[in-house]
Amino acid sequence: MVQQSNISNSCNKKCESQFHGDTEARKKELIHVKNPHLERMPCDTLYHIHLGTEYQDLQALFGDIKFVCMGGTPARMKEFAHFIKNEIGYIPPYGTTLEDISKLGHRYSMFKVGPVLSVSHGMGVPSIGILLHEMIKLMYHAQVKDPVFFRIGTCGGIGIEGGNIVITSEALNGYGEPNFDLPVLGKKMSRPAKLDSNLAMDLKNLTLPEDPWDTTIGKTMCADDFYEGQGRLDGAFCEYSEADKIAYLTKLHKNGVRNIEMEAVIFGALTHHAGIRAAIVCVTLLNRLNGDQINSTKEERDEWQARPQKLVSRYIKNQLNLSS
Ligand code: R2B
Ligand code: URA
Repeated sequence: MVQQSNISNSCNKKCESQFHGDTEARKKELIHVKNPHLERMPCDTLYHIHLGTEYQDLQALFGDIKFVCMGGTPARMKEFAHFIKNEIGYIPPYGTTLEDISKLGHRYSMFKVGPVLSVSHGMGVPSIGILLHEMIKLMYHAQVKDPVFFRIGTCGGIGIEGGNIVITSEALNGYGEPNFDLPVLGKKMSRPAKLDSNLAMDLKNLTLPEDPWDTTIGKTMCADDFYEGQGRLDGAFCEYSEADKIAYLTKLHKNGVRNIEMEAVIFGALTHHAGIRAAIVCVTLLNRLNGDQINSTKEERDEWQARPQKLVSRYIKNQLNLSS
């Protein structure tokens, strides 16, 4: 929990790489950014989250981070920051308040609650992709060791009714392939969209018998669109029939897909590439086999959206050795 003023005034040091003096052994413990250019850069501006090595001592400010929790909207991630603050009993340093660290970037919201960062990622692969590059670099510059990344979000269930949790075992792109593909220098670059299976199981096992939801581990289809890209019939345009849609969703279900959302492939691919343990924990807003429109009430959705937060909070508390 850092005040904006602390962040922007905290360091006037010259731009210089923090790693030039490090041993090879020490470097191995840190985040793998896998970019030889970074080490040679005199300073690095994390433009979209309004942080940078030139003006801030990122290690002093973020070196204690253990968990990075991402979710779609600024409001939800602010709410999560308050929730996790109470859950872990974090007492902010005297005189500081819960501030949006990235407010002046005008793109994402970020809140620091002791060892937890709560960050909004917007909608879709390009939005979360930019954030992931900058969050992974933030972990690198801050010399954070072995952080765990979570996406806590919403999705459409396939064969799963609204209000239940799906934890992603593997993310598939819109062609049903377990990869994140990106044109780079005019050629297709492909990376596997893998998530940590042990982490997924640990999270599922934190579901209690009295919880009003079921938790399922299954594949996630990541679409680049909410409407046609997810086989909906209620977009502005549609050139397939209801039978085509049901045949497609049924085929996905047979292939082990249990939900559809819009960020999983890049989240899996970039965290896996960086060697970061990561999990995607989403609540279903509807069963897509029964319809397309999200008709639940706001109260119902608010309660449902708190469910992935509760599961992730239980995990964080266990890791911090705090009783549930
Ligand atoms: C889930 O919900 C959003 C679309 O409504 C999108 O960000 C996603 O993955
Ligand atoms: N988010 C999605 O991307 N799809 C849904 O159906 C619901 C939430």
